[in-house]
Amino acid sequence: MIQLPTDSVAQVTDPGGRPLLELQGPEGTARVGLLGAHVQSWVVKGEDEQLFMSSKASYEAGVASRGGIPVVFPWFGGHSTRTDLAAHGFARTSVWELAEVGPGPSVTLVLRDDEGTRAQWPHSFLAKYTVTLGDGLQVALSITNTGDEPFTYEEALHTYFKVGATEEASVHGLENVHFTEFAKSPAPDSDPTGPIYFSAETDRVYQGVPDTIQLRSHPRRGFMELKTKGADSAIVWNPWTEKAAAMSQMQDDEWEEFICVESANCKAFGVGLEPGQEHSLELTLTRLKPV
Ligand code: TA6
Repeated sequence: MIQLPTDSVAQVTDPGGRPLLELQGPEGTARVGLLGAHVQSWVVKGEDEQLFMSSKASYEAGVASRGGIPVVFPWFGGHSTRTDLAAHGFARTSVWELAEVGPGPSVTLVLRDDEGTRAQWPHSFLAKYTVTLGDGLQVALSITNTGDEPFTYEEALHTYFKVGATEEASVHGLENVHFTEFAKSPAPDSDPTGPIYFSAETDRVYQGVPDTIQLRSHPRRGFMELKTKGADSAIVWNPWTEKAAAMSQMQDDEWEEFICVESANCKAFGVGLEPGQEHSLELTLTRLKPV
């Protein structure tokens, strides 16, 4: 059992009284919920909160709060056959266990299969999630197949980035990368050879992505660099007006305040693991000063 607090990690609570690990570093602070290994906050020293959490987020027991960096595993979106199962898998509504506190500071949380998970997804696994607070913020999801049968899973680090205003934001690095648009009413005139700008509902799954993507918002806020290892997919999502008004845990006008750029392996790019094999998806977020 890890004894808290240490000199850089303490246990606090979220607005619903649920346990959060608070990491204090020389360059900022981060907060991670034991429910879902959910990074709810990352504040960069001298700047403000970098992650969006909805003002209508629910902090009830067992509920995945909208915002931050939800961990999506072992399926992305709706389950392929079971409509009774929650979208984006069970990792974000499971209670993870603190296994390690390390330099950085960093925390490692673990989740293993149990009767409840096997009833949804009949496989044995060990999931490890390490959050490291350094100059930037690094999150790494490692999945090991602890069973005796191969399995394939999907995963995503579903990051909600705070932006000054959605219409002033743009995503760079996915030019000319193949994508599928899942938005019901996307912008009719988007240019796939240029940066992604936002003028309508956007819900794109990119496949075969580079390891570096930049989110630029209002010049005052500078750029956010996303560097990944082990990610073949990326999702770029903003619900825009209509979908935001229909969504749970979302104020009607909050679509203006965030862009999701998600580092993932999903749909045709799911990850196959033989018994004993392990795969890691790593995301490093760095704030770049306005040029
Ligand atoms: O990643 C984009 C997406 O699949 C959107 O289609 C939208 O459903 C979003 O995830 C939010 O999903 P959630 O289950 O968190 O409401």
